[in-house]
Amino acid sequence: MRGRFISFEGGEGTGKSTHAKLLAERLRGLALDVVLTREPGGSVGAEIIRHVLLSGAAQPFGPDAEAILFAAARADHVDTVIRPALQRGAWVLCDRFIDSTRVYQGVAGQADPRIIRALERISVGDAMPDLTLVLDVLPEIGLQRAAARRRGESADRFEQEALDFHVKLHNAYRAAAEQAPGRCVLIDAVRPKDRVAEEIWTIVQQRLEPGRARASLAQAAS
Ligand code: Z5A
Repeated sequence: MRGRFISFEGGEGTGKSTHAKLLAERLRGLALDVVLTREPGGSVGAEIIRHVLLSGAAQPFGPDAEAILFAAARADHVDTVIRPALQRGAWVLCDRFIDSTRVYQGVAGQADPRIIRALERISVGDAMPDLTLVLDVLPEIGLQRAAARRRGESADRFEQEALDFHVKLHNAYRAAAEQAPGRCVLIDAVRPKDRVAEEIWTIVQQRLEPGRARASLAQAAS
């Protein structure tokens, strides 16, 4: 049985990493095989490209070139980590995926949408998320959280963008969630972490039935 694929999306400091980890713990508590990963990165090749992208070294080449590099990283990540994990029945939790490219390079960066779509076909193919949790926090609050977490370390290439860039991201994520209701759920992530985590768990149970997946695995093994 193919595993399940959940991506976490949202602007800076919305709590994606926090909630991906909390959900991974919960699913592992059901003895499910869980792969917790992130983008850009998540595989050896993609982590090298991550360094280039977040250092800002690719920024002078423009959003189309950055989109190509994000897609190259994604292709390696999908081929070497995500697809094999799904094929063996694992639950893949990915901190950022295709919606980040659509929103950061596509909407905010104004990369050519035809390029974004073509890159998605090449790098992702049928390895699309079953569920995308879009964490929604006002950019001012998210940026404050991200700055507090950095504890004085310098901001990366995207964190350095002006507030109106982050407002664009926020609006674009809300629109993306609205346009794909079968895959995306918008979550009010301003609330305390435990309340957000409970809502995420309820959605995952309703949409992907982890208890049932566990029972089928146990049956197959017996
Ligand atoms: N990018 C792109 O442009 N195109 C692409 O295709 C892809 C990515 C895949 C990757 O950065 C950058 O690459 C990203 C987009 C771009 N832009 N930036 N910067 P990254 O991997 O280094 O980091 P990130 O993905 O941007 O993470 P983040 O947004 O900074 O953080 P987060 O994962 O959403 O949040 P967190 O680390 O879980 O939480 C932040 C802090 O808030 C932390 O101290 C938590 O304890 C706290 N927190 C979390 N939830 C709460 C609640 N509910 N209340 C209070 N405090 C909370």
